[in-house]
Amino acid sequence: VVSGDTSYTGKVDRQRLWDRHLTLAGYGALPDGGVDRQAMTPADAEARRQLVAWASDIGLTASVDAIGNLFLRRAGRRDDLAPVMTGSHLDTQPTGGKFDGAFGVLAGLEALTALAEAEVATTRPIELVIWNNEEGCRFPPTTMGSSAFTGHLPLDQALDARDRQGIRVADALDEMNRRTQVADTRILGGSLFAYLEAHIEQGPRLEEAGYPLGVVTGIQGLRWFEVEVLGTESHAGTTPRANRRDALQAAVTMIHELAARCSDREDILRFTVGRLDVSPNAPNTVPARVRFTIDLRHPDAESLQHYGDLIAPLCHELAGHCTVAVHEQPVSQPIRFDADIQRLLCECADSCGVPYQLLPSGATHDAKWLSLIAPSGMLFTPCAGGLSHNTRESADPDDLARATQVLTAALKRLANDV
Ligand code: HGY
Ligand code: MN
Ligand code: MN
Repeated sequence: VVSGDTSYTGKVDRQRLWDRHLTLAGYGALPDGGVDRQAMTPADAEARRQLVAWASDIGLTASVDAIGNLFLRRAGRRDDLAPVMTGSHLDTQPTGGKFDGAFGVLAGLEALTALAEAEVATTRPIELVIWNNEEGCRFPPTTMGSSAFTGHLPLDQALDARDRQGIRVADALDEMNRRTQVADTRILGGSLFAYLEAHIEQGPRLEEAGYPLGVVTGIQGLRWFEVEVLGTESHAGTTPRANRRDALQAAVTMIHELAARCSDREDILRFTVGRLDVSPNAPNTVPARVRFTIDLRHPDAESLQHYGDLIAPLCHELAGHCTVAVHEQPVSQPIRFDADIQRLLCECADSCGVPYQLLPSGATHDAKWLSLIAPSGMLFTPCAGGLSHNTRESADPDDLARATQVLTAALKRLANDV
């Protein structure tokens, strides 16, 4: 059981943690209080600069790897040992909130600040990591930086990804690095002793159950597809139905049929078409090209396989006079977090006097890739109404601070485990 002395967790400063959320939310601030800080935009770079400044105040050293992951390192007594890592992401959805990603980054910074103020040294180094492009909404796939770090996404494939304006990750990353001015670079990948990530739940379970903290058991699987339907532009007024190759009608038929086939009775499967682009997108021209995305998730690997494998055949079957191509991003299988790490987090919650509930994650996180190469775990806090990927995303400052105290205790324990 954890030694009773968790006095250093008393250095976690609730107000400082809250104020830093509000400061970071200023980078990409939306008029309604939300945040649009998409990956490798100037706002993302400015938020990183602010973070590096806060980190240097407590003596952390900054470095960046080839896919833009940012590492802020606290030296250990045995600096040669593999580090304990903690972190999350700073990029947001277009209609993002103040807490998705930012909480995990600021909780890690607050934990290291508390250890510094309590003058607690650890045997192992601890690294706070800002994973680049977790959301994947500007440059697919999601969790790009962490999957490149663990070797599950080839670096050149990541650097070659393009946004809808045709900008490459490689060029957007160069621009962000120029603005962030982090001089030290480090090799991509590397060993770590363990990984912890704090995050808002992004769902309603903790709030409904009345718990201020969640210890996460695992993350459901995720498959991302892009479907491209090709037809022929033609005049809306003169082209008879029989002569049309209408890409939008074909796409609508596919989406309707896929939604029907991906509606399980238990309501566990998650099927989302979040983006649909039409070209030439003119009211009086029959659409010639439609691209739409599919985000498919399930906690069971076989079910994810089954439903995901329906998609391409069904799209081809319903293409009519059009042609269709289905592209899939790297699959992320369901994962379970290391049992010893879960136990450690539960013990630290007990020693900090914070009630908690065990629960799975419906949202995906960088921790899923880290869990494939090192013992990993996550802590959740409730968020108001379970709302996230929404500008009204909100969390309670006391919940954030208490989860950060538990994170601090867990980091100290892991960093002294040699
Ligand atoms: O999509 C997700 O689950 C994460 O919030 N980016
Ligand atoms: Mn997130
Ligand atoms: Mn997110």
